[in-house]
Amino acid sequence: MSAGAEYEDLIVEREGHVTTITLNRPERLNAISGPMLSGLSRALMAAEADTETRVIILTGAGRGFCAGQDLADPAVAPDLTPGAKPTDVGNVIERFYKPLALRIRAMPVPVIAAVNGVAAGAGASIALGCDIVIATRSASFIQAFSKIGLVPDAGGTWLLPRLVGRANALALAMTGDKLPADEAQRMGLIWKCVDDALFPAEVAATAARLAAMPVKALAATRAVIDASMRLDYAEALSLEGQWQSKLSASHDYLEGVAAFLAKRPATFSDR
Ligand code: T3D
Repeated sequence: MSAGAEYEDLIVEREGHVTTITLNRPERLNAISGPMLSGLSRALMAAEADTETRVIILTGAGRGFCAGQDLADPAVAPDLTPGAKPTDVGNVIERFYKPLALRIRAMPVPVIAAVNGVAAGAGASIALGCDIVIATRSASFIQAFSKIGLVPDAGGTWLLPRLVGRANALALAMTGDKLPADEAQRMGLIWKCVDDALFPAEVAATAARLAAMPVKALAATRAVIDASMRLDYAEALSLEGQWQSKLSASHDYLEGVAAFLAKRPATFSDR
């Protein structure tokens, strides 16, 4: 598995079955640089290929999770000289953020966003696109896009209304207000927020728990739930049946049932 040295602005480490990807520009609240963005995709690809990885944690170094796109990065920032040609931000989205967001959603293992501090702009979208979001009580979520004249991107317009409904999605996106983690939990934007002191242990315990589960079924669960958003009831029932056909031929299903009947712990190994 890849070590941190291969990545600029990222630390990638695997301990046991858990790969942790840490956004690492703490002095900029982990604002997304070009190397970080491309490295993130490469790190996910490496974790996908590494059969020992059964869970991924995405987190940030220092006091922030991620402050979104680095607005000072000359590669993507607008040229503020009067009359200068506009930078086409849509190109950046299409070439980099879209593949990254889709990759997170298609990983063969669960992806936990461990939101250790503020998550703003694309940083919030990336966190919310993960499967399970755990935040420190001191963390917050900011739809910062409106304040710089953009729409939510990196999946934000799709994720927000599905997570919290149109009314909350629009209010969060239009105001760009800072939403504290405990309110984000109440609103259903994230799974849970925990006291800062308990956060590392909570994240580690959740990752260990998921790593010991049938992760192939967990990734399939994400796929079916995501697909159900665009299906009617009968279609969703059919899709569930198709997945059960595949999964019931897996080692993990046989192991899960055998372990239950024998009243022993199961050892899952599919991926
Ligand atoms: O451009 C494209 O390609 C389009 C893609 C767009 C996707 C997006 O993500 S758009 C949204 C971009 N993000 C933002 O607009 C958020 C900007 N940041 C903030 O509003 C604030 O920093 C926070 C509310 C997140 C945190 O505030 P605070 O007071 O805790 O920290 P701070 O002092 O503002 O930030 C600490 C440092 O990080 C500071 O640098 P300094 O003054 O100490 O040298 C600040 O400039 C820097 N920083 C924070 N966010 C960014 C950043 N530098 C570059 N880009 C950032 N996004």
